[in-house]
Amino acid sequence: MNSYIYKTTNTSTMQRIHAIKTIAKELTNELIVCNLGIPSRELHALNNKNTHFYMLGSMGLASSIGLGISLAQPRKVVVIDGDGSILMNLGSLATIANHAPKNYLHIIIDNQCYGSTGCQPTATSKTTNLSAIASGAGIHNVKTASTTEEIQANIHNTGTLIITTDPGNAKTPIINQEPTEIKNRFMQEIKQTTHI
Ligand SMILES: Cc1ncc(C[n+]2csc(CCOP(=O)(O)OP(=O)(O)O)c2C)c(N)n1
Ligand SMILES: [Mg+2]
Repeated sequence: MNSYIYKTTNTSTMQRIHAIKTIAKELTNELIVCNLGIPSRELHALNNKNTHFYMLGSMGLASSIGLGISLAQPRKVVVIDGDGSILMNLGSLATIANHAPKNYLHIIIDNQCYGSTGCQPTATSKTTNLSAIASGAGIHNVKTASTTEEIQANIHNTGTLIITTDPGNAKTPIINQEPTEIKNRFMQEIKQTTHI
């Protein structure tokens, strides 16, 4: 784990980076597809590995890309998604439920806002319940967490894990690797270990 010391922009207990830190500590060999924007910067700053794919630009597609990877090879895939992003691609939940991959965990960090672009509130800040939507889509195992212990207890499952956090971005640098480099090393990692 990188010893990068992060500072958060407010003083609340559990912000996105605290959730990501716990996730990164718990996961060892799993393939991670991470939501674009600050979540990817936070994961990269904490721990940058060949098993990580940092999304760029395509808001809402981390869950779909992760699903495709999980269906194409046997290693476990963990997607770190955001509330705003999954709200743009809710159909993905139905597709995931219908494939029901045994090697796929979809984490949604719900900070109730589009955190990476200034924390404009999302629908989950009002009435929308992502847990109910995921269950309604037919996901077999939908869990929620709001503490480190609850994340640890559910991170090795499959299905959907919704982590509620407070808003707030850690001060992390821009990812200093070319997108093609990140893509190529991720593909190489999968090829080396799964012989596809
Ligand atoms: C289609 C599209 N619209 C808007 C953006 C700009 N954008 C990048 S990240 C982001 C917010 C993402 O919010 P969320 O998924 O909740 O993640 P958070 O930053 O809160 O962790 C937005 C609006 C984009 N990349 N693509
Ligand atoms: Mg958000």
